[in-house]
Amino acid sequence: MSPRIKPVAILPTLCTLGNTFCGFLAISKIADALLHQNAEVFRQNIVFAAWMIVLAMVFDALDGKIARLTNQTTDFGAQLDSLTDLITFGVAPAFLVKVVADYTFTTNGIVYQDKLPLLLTSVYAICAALRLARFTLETEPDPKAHETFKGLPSPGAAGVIAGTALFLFEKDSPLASFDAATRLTLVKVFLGMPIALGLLMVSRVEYVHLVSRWFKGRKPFFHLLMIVGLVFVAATWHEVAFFVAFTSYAVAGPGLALAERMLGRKLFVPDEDEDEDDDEIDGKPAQSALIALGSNLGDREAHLRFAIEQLRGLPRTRVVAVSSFHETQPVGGPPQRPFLNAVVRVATGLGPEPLLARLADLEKARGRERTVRDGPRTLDLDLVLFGATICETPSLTLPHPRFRERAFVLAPAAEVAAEMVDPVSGKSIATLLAALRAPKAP
Ligand code: PH2
Ligand code: MG
Ligand code: MG
Repeated sequence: MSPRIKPVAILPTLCTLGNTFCGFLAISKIADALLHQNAEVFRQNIVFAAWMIVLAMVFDALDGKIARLTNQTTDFGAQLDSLTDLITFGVAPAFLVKVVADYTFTTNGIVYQDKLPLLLTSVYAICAALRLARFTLETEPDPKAHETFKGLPSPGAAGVIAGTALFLFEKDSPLASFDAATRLTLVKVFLGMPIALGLLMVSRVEYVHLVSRWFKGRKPFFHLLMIVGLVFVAATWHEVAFFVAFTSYAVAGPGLALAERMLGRKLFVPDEDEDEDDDEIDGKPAQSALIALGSNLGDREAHLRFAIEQLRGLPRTRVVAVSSFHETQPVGGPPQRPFLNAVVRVATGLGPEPLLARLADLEKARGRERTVRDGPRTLDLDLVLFGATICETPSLTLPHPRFRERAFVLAPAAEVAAEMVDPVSGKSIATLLAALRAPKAP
């Protein structure tokens, strides 16, 4: 094997390196802040560093997005992103708080509390490292993994610190005019933030994936107006806006969890996905696939429910929609009991062959025996469509060769994927079903 790495994706990589540079620049400016022991120079450098952390967040949001749009997600990119995030969202914010605390304590004549700021801020840096490593590795098959994070994301935590720094040090901030004693108290509060944020990062508290929620897919025009409005507000009152926005986000996670526990029910339910075209699992592009379920032996409903439950647990696969159960008369084969049929739509990062192998495992788990062709079966799982894939191998034909004539497939399929197109005929599921139901020409 060649030891050389594969070609890199230029644009996303440049974005990530932009993030790396912002992180380093932030750290440099924080160090510069101490250079002259001058309050104004200090203030300017801290503000600059906070802005660099904010800019790094923009790069961070862009690199992943560009990589996915251009289909260039790579392991190299994921590693680079994670290493960079440790600098910009792990080390730089911790260093910023430490320097601000040390500087403020010293200039207020407080006996230099050497160990405390170091201790509190290093917890933040360590938690960020743990959070980033866990995020890169975590592959548990959580069906809504792309909708929520477990633990506060590191850019969110860094945003709280950068936002608070701007709130404390921007010229036009309402806090700028406070007297020295009050500012000292505020800085003490600031020093408490890293440890809280660090613990939130490594916690299992659920956070909504705001970026994907707001920017994904097609949205009403009003939605665009709202984003533009928010950006305008944030730009105009940035001294307060970043602080309020990021702190609310950080507090919303445990706040929601607490409220849900007290009320005993879920308050936040992730959206069904509206736009499946740019779907992804664990940040990698995924395909829409349709799986037809059939059963006419034993407890038919139990067999179908079992299959759906198991599909939810498949790795790198999310069940997007499940049709209702259709009682259908057997088509072909020997005389046999009526079937219960359904169709499940999934988004999956698995290939068609591995997915098919999983389906065969599930059939076997329900004691499927292949004796008579088209004979009665406990559980039949057929791969009907796999994105726009057309293939013909001894083990798999895609699309399923007979699904266009089968109402027991098309009717439930139309409930979950009416718009999905058969790549062979170029017709949608809805059209194929209508054609099947239309009276035949003489
Ligand atoms: N499956 C078959 C043959 N015939 N008829 C109905 N109604 N439902 C089925 O799932 C079915 C069938 C072969 O897979
Ligand atoms: Mg089959
Ligand atoms: Mg079948």
